[in-house]
Amino acid sequence: MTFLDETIALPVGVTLDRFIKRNQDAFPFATGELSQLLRDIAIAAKIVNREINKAGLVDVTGAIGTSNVQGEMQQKLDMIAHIRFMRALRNGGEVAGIVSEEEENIVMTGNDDARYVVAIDPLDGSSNIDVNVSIGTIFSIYRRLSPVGTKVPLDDFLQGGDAQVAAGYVLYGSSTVLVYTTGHGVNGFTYESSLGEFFLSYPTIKIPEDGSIYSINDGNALDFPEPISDYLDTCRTRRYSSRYIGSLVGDFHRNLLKGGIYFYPPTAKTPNGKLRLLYECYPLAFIIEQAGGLATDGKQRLMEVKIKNLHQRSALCIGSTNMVKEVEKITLQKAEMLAAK
Ligand code: AHM
Ligand code: MG
Repeated sequence: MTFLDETIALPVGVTLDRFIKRNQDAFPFATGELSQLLRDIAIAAKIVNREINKAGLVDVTGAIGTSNVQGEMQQKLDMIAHIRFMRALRNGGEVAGIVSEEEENIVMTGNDDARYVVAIDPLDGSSNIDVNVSIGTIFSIYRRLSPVGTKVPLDDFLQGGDAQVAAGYVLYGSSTVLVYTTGHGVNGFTYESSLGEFFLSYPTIKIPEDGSIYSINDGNALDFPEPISDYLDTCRTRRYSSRYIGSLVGDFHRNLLKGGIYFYPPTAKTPNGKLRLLYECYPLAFIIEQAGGLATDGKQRLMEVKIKNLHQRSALCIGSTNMVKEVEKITLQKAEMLAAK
């Protein structure tokens, strides 16, 4: 029986810890370091979940008055989540360096002997923090290229989407869900707060090949590239549902389970796209491909988009295979028509 068969056969009720251990046992040369790192992320997620649940009761909502490297106002919970993840990853000992949306430079953990680096958006969907709408954490893990025992250089983070060894997200929603991949399918775990455990609840997630949900910020419609406007017209003609909450993890998770497509194209305000390649687009692209879907930046496979700097932005089109392919087809047709003129 392969590990995948075993996973499918597992009854719901398997804890994340146990699942990670089984996964590790399936690889005879695994050292357990990646497993420990995933556990550390889960611990931080539980703590962040607790902090988020207190929002409104204690003073953790609202802005702090500072802005991050992208010039966006930092929310208190953004910073709390950032600190919690940094602490868990530093104390866990498996990570040599971290890139966070909330810090301009690489955070050195002091664990120069560690073999992994992590890129993270500790709390995504900032505009929804104060209003009790779902928010999330997105993470991406790479094996370092630089020699163990040295400080991690920038290049360890600029390996490109295909070099990811694991990626995942936590959705703090109607329940808290952790979804991740190590390149062998995608699995989701729901947090049972009274037991303090994540339990396997979505084994071997596959995104439906087709969907009838499209997610985009329609307020930017005047800036949409023509192929996207045309595709959206098709969606409307087909009476598809428009669903957009403005929390990438929430919008992504819904479309992953139900089938759908999410776009953040270039706009006048954000000509290179709004979302960050390293800790938003790459990890979700890895997950969607592992779940049988597709991700592009409107021009090429997202995982192959070249990364030159830590906080680089990208356009994103991600979701059910047939929907993304249809957008690609329209884009190609438009380009050919333009070239023929
Ligand atoms: P953030 O990292 O500052 O929270 O921004 C990312 C968020 C995504 O969660 C979401 O999909 C997008 O920005 C929403 O942007 P907009 O409000 O422009 O539609
Ligand atoms: Mg973000």
